[in-house]
Amino acid sequence: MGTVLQNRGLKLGEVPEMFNITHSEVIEEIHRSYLLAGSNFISTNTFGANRYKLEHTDYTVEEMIMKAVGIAKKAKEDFPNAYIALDIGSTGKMLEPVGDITFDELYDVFKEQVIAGEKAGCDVILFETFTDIYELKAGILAAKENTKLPIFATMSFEENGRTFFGTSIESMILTLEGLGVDALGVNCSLGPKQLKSIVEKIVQTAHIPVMVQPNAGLPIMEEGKMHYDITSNEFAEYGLEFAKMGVLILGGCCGTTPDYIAKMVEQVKTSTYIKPNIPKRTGICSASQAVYFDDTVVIGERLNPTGKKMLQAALRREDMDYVLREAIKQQEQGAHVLDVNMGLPDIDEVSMLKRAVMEVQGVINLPLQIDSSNTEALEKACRIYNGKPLINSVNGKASSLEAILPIAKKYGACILGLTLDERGIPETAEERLEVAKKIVNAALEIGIAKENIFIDCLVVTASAQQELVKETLKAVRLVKEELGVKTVLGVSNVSFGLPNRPIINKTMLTAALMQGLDAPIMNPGDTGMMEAIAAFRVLMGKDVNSKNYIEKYSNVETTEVKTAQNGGRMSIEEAIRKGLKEEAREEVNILLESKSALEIIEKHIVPALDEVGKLYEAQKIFLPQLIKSAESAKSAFERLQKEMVADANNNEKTSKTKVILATVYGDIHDIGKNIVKVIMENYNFEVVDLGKDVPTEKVIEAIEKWDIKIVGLSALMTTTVASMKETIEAIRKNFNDVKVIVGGAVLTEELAQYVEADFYANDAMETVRIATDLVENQK
Ligand code: B1M
Repeated sequence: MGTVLQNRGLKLGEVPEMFNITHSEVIEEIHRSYLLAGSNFISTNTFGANRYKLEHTDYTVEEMIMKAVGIAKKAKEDFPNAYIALDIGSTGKMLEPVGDITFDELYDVFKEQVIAGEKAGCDVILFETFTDIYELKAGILAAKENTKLPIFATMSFEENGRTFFGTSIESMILTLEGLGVDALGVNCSLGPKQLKSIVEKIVQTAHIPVMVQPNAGLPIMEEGKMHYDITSNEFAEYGLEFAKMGVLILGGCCGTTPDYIAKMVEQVKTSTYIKPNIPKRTGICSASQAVYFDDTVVIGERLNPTGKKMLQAALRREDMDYVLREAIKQQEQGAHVLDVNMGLPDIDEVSMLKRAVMEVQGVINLPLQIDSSNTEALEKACRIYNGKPLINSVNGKASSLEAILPIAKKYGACILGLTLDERGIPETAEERLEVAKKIVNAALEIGIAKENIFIDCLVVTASAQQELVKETLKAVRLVKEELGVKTVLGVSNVSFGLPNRPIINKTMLTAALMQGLDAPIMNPGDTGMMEAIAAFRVLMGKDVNSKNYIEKYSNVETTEVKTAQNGGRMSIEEAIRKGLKEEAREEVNILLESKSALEIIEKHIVPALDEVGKLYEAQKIFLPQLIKSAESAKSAFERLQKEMVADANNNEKTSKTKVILATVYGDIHDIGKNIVKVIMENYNFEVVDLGKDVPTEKVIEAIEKWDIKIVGLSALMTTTVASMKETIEAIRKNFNDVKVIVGGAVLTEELAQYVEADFYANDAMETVRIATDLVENQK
């Protein structure tokens, strides 16, 4: 719709939905042209019909959606078999803790849209072009809870097989299937050629209908006009290929005019849909990482306050950084999933569990096991969880089954059942199997698939109930053999009350693994237990050619070693890499005892961010973590800024030279520019800071307004060097006595010449030197 509207006169910056009001006949004609081309679905012109984007128009969300659906209805009067899809695009807002929008606020935004869509009479809701699965989840919940309409959901992927926010194909599928959408897939961002491998993977992983709407290839600019590089015939051939792979719903996104759709309809009309037969696997995920329980999965137990005094104290003082540190530590120690339990009698578990889940998922990639006996806490945490969680736990009591299973079903979670009921924990393995059967049947009945069910046969302490330990082990085997579901055990409970617990723990673990234990809940910092798993995987042939074992035990330098070198503390580089604000600030305080602020910036903060950039490029971390790292670097810098401002105030205040600093248009990186600003202020310059993403006109206006002679421009991305050049060209055109200094990670001397800057500054101090020379010369 967007690209077609551009060809029909939509101007840059204009709200496309306004065409429903001002040019309804054009929209109707567009719909009709696609119906004539053979489309079964037309999507309404409502991609951005949300309260944020309509804010500056005279129309409410409901009015706009009613109008748009009305046009679509009129267009399809002669096409009784066609359907209307309410088109909903991403809002572009970021959710907390990365952004500042709450999950509930976004939910309300989508709620308004879907209610209006159903009222207006559309047939299906189509969420499309989402890159953040978290935002999409808010939309899907809004649709499920407020309408009866079927839901289609598609995301936009980069060529590396991840969305802009880092969501992987597996995470998308696990989350969306769990949430019960009716079709899922991919749209926009790339052409069919680039999407081929992504589509192949989706079709081979998903169990529900797959839909694909590629662009008409990649965009190219020719004679000032944008068009796409694939012809309608080529597009149609790819369509046929996708249909043969097992895609059920085909369509087009940017650049696919009715001709593309007509050709594709022609190509696929004789091919019959063969539903791919995809084996069922047990999996949970975070937004960026899926964990399948095909091999031993370690569930880290350290975020459970039971018996952990330090964590208890941290929770009482609401020290989330402690929680994050524990989470990160377990990730580094090799946990695959983290249990999160915030159950303490004297804290507000409901809000604490929600907060902990939100914070932890903001800094680590591992999926979470949400652990509580409080139904409300579980519900709230599952709601804001970004992915598909494992719920710990339900048990065989009728009250528990009734309260917990619907939560798992609604949020598409896996569920862990404890083999206890109204009678307590049964003694024999056979009785525990009976309870397990009761749980499995109740879960199946409510619609939770078998692969999403786990059973915990409950470990007793060997010191108190020695004779029952082997019943637990036997129960694990029976559950595996007779019910075929996954098994979990909180292994270390076995050694309470005995000396040298690790010895008992690792032996119990090995015995349980031999009975078919899939996922021990344990301390990943327990070396003996981790070694037992590594050895078990070698001996059972799961670690082919002992590859992982060899990698793991061939003396690589560990984080612990590095931390030890830093006197047991986390280094500032590590704190920035992990996105921990408090640690970064604390480390700055310590470093300030022996180093200058500038030294800390240049020797620690800048290299740490460089490292973060490399990790991001290598896809070891994703956008949310990049943002977290940037925030911790900023917090360290703010601390340093205080020092430097104090220094600046001590400077003799003679007349100051005014300079402008700005990050160029399209670029939102401003950490470097802010550093340059503070250092310049230290050297008696008065900085007019125009901020980031600054349009050329704003720079020109400011030069005029303040009668500026020195302008500093920052750019960090290859793509924004062009805006830098544009800004400098405009400066040259309007003023002949203004000198421009440029800087930023992407720039080099050569690029500075290319953009026709007067000077290139590699860092803040060089900027000061250049600017000081300029002032001297001007004098
Ligand atoms: Co982004 N980012 N980022 N990022 N980010 C880079 C720049 C990138 C190199 C990472 C990577 O992939 N390796 C890459 C650009 C690739 C390229 O084009 N070559 C990149 C990308 C791709 C992106 C996004 C597109 C990611 C996404 O959304 N998928 C997105 C861009 C959004 C946009 O701008 N439209 C994005 C977003 C972000 C965050 C918001 C998460 C965050 C920025 C937060 C903020 O600034 N408020 C962020 C960060 C932190 C980085 C890295 C990791 C660090 C940048 C930084 O602050 N460095 C960065 C990787 C890297 O640079 N190695 C990366 C420290 C800073 C002190 O250095 O700015 O160079 P620097 O400043 C120095 C000097 O260069 C000089 O002095 C400073 C002090 O010595 N200097 C000047 C700077 N400006 C000057 C101006 C002067 C003079 C000297 O005028 C007089």
